[in-house]
Amino acid sequence: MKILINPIKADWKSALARPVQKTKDIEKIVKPILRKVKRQGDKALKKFALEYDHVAIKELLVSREEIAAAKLLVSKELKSAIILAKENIEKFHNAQRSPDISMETMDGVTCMRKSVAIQKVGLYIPGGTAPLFSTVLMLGVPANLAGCEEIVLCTPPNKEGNIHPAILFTADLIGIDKIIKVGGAQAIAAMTYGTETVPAVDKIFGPGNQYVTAAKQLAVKKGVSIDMPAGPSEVLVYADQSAIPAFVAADLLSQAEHGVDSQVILVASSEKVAQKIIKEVEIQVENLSRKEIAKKALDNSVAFIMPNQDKAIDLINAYAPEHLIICVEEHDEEEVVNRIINAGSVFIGNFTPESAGDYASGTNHTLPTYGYAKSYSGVSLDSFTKKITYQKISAKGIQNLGPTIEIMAENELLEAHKNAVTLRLNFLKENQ
Ligand code: HSO
Ligand code: ZN
Repeated sequence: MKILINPIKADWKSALARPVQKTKDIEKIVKPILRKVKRQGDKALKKFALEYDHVAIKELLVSREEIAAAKLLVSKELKSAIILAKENIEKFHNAQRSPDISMETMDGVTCMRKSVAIQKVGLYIPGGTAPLFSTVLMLGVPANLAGCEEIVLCTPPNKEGNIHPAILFTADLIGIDKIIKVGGAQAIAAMTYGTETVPAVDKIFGPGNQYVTAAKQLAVKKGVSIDMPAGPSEVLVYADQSAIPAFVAADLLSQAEHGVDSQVILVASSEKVAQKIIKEVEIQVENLSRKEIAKKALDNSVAFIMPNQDKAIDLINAYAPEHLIICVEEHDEEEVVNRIINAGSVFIGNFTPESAGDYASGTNHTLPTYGYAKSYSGVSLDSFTKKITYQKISAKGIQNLGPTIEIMAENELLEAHKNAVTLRLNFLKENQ
């Protein structure tokens, strides 16, 4: 871990730089994949499974028998844990419902707004080294609560042609029955264009490698929306002398173990605080099964020594971390938390590990990375709905509002707009 002692503001940008994403090179690989899936449908998906997942897939859609068999393979303890996590995620996301609005802005002019579920959504669950069944909960639960009519889940098969039993158990628990064995850019292509087995969807959610990310970006150009732009996962911990070094170290490592490109940043109030934490990181990393990944991620990570709290907060807001853990003296806590304006999700105090939000506390773990926390929110119930506005204007209402519209339209030189009002006003004059 590189240590930077109170760097001047001009140096923050380079010290906080995220890895550059070579999107152009990746697009060159991804575009032909999209084209093939568009033209050949399922046939292309099976060909890509052979090429990239090294498995011959007969049936892309997971069968009821496969789900039943998977359920037997998940331990009772894990099942109960997934059920408890689901309940918390459901509670918190259910509370996010925004009430429909109906109001008169002026006499006879009624404006309304209603949340309506996005009809068809696609959830992508990556394969790779960790079976992210927690992501099935984070995407599937709000999709369900929102009332999405069709929920499709795509995830790559292993070399035996199977999907991790916990992923199947979780999807089934939520009630997702369209689970398809397809991964990578080809999965995104399938949900964009539709194939014989995979329905085309309106919005695609979920993390993935750079190929998946590039494919999602290309899907946007085809009229499909996506949850958010993605980059490697990241955590920033802000710690003072009240932080327990072993806890902070474990939090930093829980992010570092995600991938070699994970971003791990420590902002410490003093060199002493930082040294204690770094020492703990060095001890704990040796016992991790994913220590090689974590060590590589740590090579790119930085510890800032920032004795001045105002500057520390400025630095955090400048970085806009996906996850922010704040471990400061209790009398400072509220003020620090309230001054954070750029972060995906904030974890407060010594007993709030990021893992809680990753799995089971109730908040969503699909969050903006790469600085997008400056303008994007994490996935929530809202991500699965759109808001439709309505209005109804009575005869009295158009008489009240009409002259305002007429003069505005006239000054924008849009005569037809004005006429649409004038005709009605004249009609009312003649018929009253
Ligand atoms: N920290 C990850 C989510 C995750 N962690 C899933 C464990 N499983 C990105 O926010
Ligand atoms: Zn995580």
